[in-house]
Amino acid sequence: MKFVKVLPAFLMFVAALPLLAATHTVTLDVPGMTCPVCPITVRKALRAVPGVTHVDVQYAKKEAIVTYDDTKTSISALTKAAADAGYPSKPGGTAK
Ligand SMILES: [Cu+2]
Repeated sequence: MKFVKVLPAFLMFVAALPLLAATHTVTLDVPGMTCPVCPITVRKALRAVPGVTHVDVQYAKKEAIVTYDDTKTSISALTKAAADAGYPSKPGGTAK
């Protein structure tokens, strides 16, 4: 039976996927966003970080949800970029 031969290889492939995936998402609490223009600055600063693939800033929640490649950048680089733009932040929120 072909299926029996293929199955173990398939299961190994599925098991390896999380190891291959270098993309992570972090939610940063950005308490300093006090007006609707702030998210634009925060988004711009975070998007400028090499390795960042997506930024979603939620002004109402004072959060920045950042998707990044962890082989190219890190959470500390993200918080530094936000702080350099005038918005100190820290990992928090609900997304992991
Ligand atoms: Cu503002």
